[in-house]
Amino acid sequence: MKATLLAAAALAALATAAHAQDMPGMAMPPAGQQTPTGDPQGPTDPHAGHDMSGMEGMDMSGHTTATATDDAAPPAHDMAAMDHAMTSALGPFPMTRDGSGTAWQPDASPHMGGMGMHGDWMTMSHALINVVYSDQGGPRGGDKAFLAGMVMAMAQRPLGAGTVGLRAMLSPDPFMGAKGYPLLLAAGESADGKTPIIDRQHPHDLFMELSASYSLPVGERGSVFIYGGLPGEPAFGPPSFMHRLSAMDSPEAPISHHWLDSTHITFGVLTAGYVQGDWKVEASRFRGREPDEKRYDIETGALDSTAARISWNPGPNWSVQASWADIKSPEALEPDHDEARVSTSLAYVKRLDGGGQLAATLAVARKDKSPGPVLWGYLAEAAWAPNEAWTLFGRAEQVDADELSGVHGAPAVTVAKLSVGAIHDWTIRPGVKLGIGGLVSAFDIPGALGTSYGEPSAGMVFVRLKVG
Ligand SMILES: [Cu+2]
Repeated sequence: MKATLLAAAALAALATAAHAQDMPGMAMPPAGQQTPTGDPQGPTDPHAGHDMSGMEGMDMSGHTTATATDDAAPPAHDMAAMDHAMTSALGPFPMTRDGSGTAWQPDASPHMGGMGMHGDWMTMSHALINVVYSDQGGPRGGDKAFLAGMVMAMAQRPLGAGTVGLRAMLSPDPFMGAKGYPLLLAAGESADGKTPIIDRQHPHDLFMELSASYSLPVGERGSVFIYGGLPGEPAFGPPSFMHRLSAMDSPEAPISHHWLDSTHITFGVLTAGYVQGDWKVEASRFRGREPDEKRYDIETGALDSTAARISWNPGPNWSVQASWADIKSPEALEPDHDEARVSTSLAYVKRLDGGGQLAATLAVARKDKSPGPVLWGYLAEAAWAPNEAWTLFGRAEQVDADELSGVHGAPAVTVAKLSVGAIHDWTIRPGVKLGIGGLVSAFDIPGALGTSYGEPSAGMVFVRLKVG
């Protein structure tokens, strides 16, 4: 516990320092540089209009948002700079559409991160650290205090006719130990290369993403891009749970993680994509094997698996995707098994008056093990922040689980879980929030498997630091 707190303090200091550095050179022009009346061309210029809508409700660490969006339109040259800064590194769409990897989320999503301009580079940093105590009941449960979260840095700049993007994402998860934390019904990966992790969530690797991308514009609203990561995220599934607005206020991993988004840390991925307006098609080659139990290293291997995804943002509040992946030998403990996965998801985000928001995700995935059974996973989750202080969140899931008995080849059992919780945040300085939250979980586990679990209840309490 002491080590956990020390590590938390160190990460917090790091994240705060990174954030503070961004402050002086924010992308937004300081209020003093703006012409009070603005550029009369501004509001009627289609690009300016686009910019303003992209910036609407942006949480620029609480600094210049009001000035930029409410008062006057900034001069045209600043708008141009901002236009570039607020546009995704992957194409001519608002940066708020960027989820994890190359995944999309609704355009109406709030901006995450403190931004800065350093010459031609636009940078963004963001950190979310949870100190969690998990208590999972019943004979198969357990309890543990641990650290989870992420520290993320991004940079992008024009290069030639296009845009180059870099992203690094680190996780404090390895500090929790190789066995991860108690989480009933979760399964996947291993702590020692020999025994599967069951009823626990595996820790994520220290390096969750180290990626680079390059995009070239195609016409007014289109682009082609390439993205490479070691590790990175292939074109499969919705944005990973720690990036989903509907999920990120909860410190617990979904039990459907290995259906929907467990490929988010893939040691070796290359993706090529084409964007046209609100549509994107992309395909990846990647290494199918999930990360091994050594959580501090960089792994390598052949890019032996394939994924493809089509995404559509039909309006500012919506994002839809359908994806397919053919994964070679994902589990080290079942090396002879390949998996074909199919997923589709629908995400919704609406900004509410008073600074809050509503976010929801529905997702389904089908996992076809070969040899082995077909396993379905379902997820419905939502987070409602009626104001800037409170967020209420919930998640319902059902999966066909074949790993919970610990017996290789055992028939799948359909299990379900419901979690609801809340967090209260305090803004301790601009761009830095400290929150205290909790959640409770209930389970539906039928048959003999259910007997082995007793009638468990579970919960977590947590303290969260959010920077940017
Ligand atoms: Cu994961």
